[in-house]
Amino acid sequence: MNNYNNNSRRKFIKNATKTVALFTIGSSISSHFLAACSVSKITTKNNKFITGFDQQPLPYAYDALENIIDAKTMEIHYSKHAAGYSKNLKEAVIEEAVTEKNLILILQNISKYSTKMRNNAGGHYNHEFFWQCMQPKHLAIGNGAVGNIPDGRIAKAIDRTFGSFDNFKKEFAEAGKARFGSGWIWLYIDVKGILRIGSTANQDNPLMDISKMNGTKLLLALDIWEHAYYLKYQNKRADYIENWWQVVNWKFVESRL
Ligand code: MN3
Repeated sequence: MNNYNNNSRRKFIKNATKTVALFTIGSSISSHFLAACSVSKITTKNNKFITGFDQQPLPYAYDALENIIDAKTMEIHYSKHAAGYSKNLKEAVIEEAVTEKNLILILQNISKYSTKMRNNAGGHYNHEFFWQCMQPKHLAIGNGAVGNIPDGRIAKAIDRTFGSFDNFKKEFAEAGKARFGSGWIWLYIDVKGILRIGSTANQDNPLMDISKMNGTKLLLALDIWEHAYYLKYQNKRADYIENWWQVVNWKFVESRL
């Protein structure tokens, strides 16, 4: 009985500590995407505690994006590929003398760190962000009748910058076609506050100090590594990009503005 109570108490204290930690992090970097900076703490080489890098639960079921992205692809992508980045990032953080307080700051100073840190800090952050950029098709804006088309402030910002939503999609797809090998396509805001489309190789992103993109905030991400689409689309990356618009979560994208 006592043992049971002690265990429950320990669990309660552990969870309560996590909640406090999340709240503290949330208030200090509220303008940034929080989900990627999760709650467990890691002691780094220079004996510093920094916030952990666990995967957050996927915001929908593996089969929620079916017909666009199949369940098997989602399962392998989330539970194997993305989980690996999280695990290796935690290792790198323990191995290296990390001086930053959170993952965003590590990305912004990534040139100071190893290739292992670069690949896995990017890999973890990019995937946590990517999952949020999507939602099941039935939640599409316009009920699917006219396609999943952005509205409100994000629609205005896209029209203002790219002329029209169609032009924007075309430019985004071209960035994907031009990317040789593995990488990402981004919609992001640069240091001048301008909306930009860009592509990065491997697990790099526009926030990294090694990137010439001078990104300050990510709005939308598309993973164009083959592991993200190959089971369903094989060599047809362009089809994957074209279909993907149907599951973009425009409300999330707008919330980033
Ligand atoms: Mn991936």
